[in-house]
Amino acid sequence: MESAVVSNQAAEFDYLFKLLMIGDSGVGKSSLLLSFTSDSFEDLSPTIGVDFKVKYVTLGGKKLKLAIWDTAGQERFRTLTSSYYRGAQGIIMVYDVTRRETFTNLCDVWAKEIELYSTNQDCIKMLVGNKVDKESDRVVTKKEGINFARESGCLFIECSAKTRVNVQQCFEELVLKILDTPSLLAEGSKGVKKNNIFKEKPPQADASTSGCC
Ligand SMILES: Nc1nc2c(ncn2[C@@H]2O[C@H](COP(=O)(O)OP(=O)(O)OP(=O)(O)O)[C@@H](O)[C@H]2O)c(=O)[nH]1
Ligand SMILES: [Mg+2]
Repeated sequence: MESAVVSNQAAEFDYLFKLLMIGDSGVGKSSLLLSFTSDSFEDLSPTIGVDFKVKYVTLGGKKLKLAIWDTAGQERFRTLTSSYYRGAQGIIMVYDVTRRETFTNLCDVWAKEIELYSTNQDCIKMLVGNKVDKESDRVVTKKEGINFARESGCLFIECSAKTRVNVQQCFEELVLKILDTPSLLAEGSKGVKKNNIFKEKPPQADASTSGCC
């Protein structure tokens, strides 16, 4: 009885948003996602291909289902991960404030991937400087992050998956901005209201095609 109520609740939402996490290997994408969805931090292995998590939140008075795709930063997975940009309403671009090349690669590699593969013109981008708990090892200043975000038309936040500082805010600000963008609330993201849980099952995390998302 109780579980039936839970699944019914889960099936009801106003909007389904697809969010994508990109950035170099080791910057902390999977750790940020774990911190956001499970309030925990552990030493994770590099992602193989693509991982996927769902979180239900209520923001701006709307019930939302967030389908968050966590891509592998390693170059050998680039062809696979490129197919996951399609239809994303939000893209989280992560760098490590203690490794400069992860910041410069956002411009040299990741912004180009977005240009090539993103299909939503109005897709909201969030630039995230992670690992601010390692302040003494910091090499990328907050100002540099702000400037890059301004030039690229992104939102910006610095956070730590380890201490969880600003992790909720990162996802919430992105989602609020999506909610504020009418073209992203079009038919494709509308929630399925009744007992449609079977249609909403996520595809296999290691699926090599993106036809389902
Ligand atoms: N100190 C600190 N370490 C972190 C933080 N976030 C992640 N890490 C560590 O950084 C390493 C890489 O984190 P992951 O989350 O696996 O990085 P990723 O971006 O998912 O890497 P790929 O899956 O290979 O693309 C792990 O050892 C984490 O424990 C943070 O905020 N602070
Ligand atoms: Mg990962």
